[in-house]
Amino acid sequence: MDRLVNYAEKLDTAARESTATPQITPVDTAFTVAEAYQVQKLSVDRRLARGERRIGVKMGLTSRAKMLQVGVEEVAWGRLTDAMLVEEGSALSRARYVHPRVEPEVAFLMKAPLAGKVTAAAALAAVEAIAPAMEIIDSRYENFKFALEDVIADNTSSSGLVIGSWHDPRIDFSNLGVILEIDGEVVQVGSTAAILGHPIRSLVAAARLVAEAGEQINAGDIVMAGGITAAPNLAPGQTVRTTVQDLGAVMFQVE
Ligand code: 0L1
Ligand code: MG
Repeated sequence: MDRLVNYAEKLDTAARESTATPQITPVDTAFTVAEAYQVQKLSVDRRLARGERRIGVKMGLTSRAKMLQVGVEEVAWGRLTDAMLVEEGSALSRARYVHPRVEPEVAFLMKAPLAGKVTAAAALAAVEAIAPAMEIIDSRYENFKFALEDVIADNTSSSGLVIGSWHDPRIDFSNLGVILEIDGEVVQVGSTAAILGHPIRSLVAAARLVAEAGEQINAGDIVMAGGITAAPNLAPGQTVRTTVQDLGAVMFQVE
């Protein structure tokens, strides 16, 4: 079997069965970022073939802290499907994941397509609305350990998204305060400025990277802008809430 198809099948199976799989790069030292994006597409295509629907893209490694952690200077992207949506205010099952963590984020809802090299003004003009959001990340690799190529192949750890109320994007969202609470206790504090200095830069990067893969961001798509703070572990019994200044709160429970 083609080695990339084999990796895609392993990662897809690990996600479906909630079991960790070994990293690719320690064994396949020639594995490249370009090949990793091919594996990501092959793996997500398996989900689409099972009936899942593409709903947008996620941006990852968008904060200085994450870039340093993974040792990279470039952001990464992943694909979102409807099966990853977690209803705001609902309970998600910890058993569906390998070792899930949560990231406070903001999400964009697109009203026009976007692709290629675009200005921040053009990106903003394509945005219908902005919302407080959380991403459930869940590396399919053992011990949540990976190199850049591994994590890109693994759909940049994307597993779930929770979206709050949509707001008019004509507010200044460059530096909004963000609080992540678990069981009423503040566990992380940050600012939307942690996303590349301004979240709109994440959308500009998304347009460029998606176009490099021969795709585009579509009207109606959701774009997750990227993590704002470190990502705490999720455990059964938790109530998790993110509050973004001027945008309100978004929450879910873990059972
Ligand atoms: O969304 C993110 O920034 C996470 C990207 C992958 C790195 C990780 O799993 O921590
Ligand atoms: Mg994220």
